[in-house]
Amino acid sequence: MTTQQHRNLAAMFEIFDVTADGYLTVDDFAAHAKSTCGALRLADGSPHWTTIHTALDAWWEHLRAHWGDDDRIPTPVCVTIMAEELVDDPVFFDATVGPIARTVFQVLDADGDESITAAEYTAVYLASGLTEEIALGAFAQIDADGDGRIDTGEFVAVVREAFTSTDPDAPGAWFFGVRPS
Ligand SMILES: [Ca+2]
Ligand SMILES: [Ca+2]
Repeated sequence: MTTQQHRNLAAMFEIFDVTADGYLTVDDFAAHAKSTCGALRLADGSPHWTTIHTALDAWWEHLRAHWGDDDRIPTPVCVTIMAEELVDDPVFFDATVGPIARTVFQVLDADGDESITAAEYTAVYLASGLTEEIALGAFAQIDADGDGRIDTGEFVAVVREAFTSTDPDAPGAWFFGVRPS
């Protein structure tokens, strides 16, 4: 794991730490689930809402299983656990990041044709308060082959990059709200 990968993970968990006290708790993960659902405008109790909440819960439980019985984990320890134990663990990914990524893809793909157009992409991000310029810039980066559509493969690549990229400008660094520093 490189310094940059560590920095990406650290930036991600800093955002997860909504109480900003240097520790992560189940409440932080619940708050992050809530803000993610808010950004995606998912109705309380809807199937997508449930998937996001279940995945963030599972994420917390995976971290806690590697840490012990404590109700709070220092944020730097979460980074280390992710880097050393979870990033390459398919069981972890299938229970957490995978369902989140599929849900985000389905929400963005408003017409359900298995690809996301710039119009579909910006509709969601403008609704959550980002500017069109930022949304279109992110879209262009994720649309790796530049055909004007984000397909599943491009999306999965971005999600994988969010955890493994050594490039601070990789579009994956933006997933989960992480921006290149
Ligand atoms: Ca579509
Ligand atoms: Ca494309």
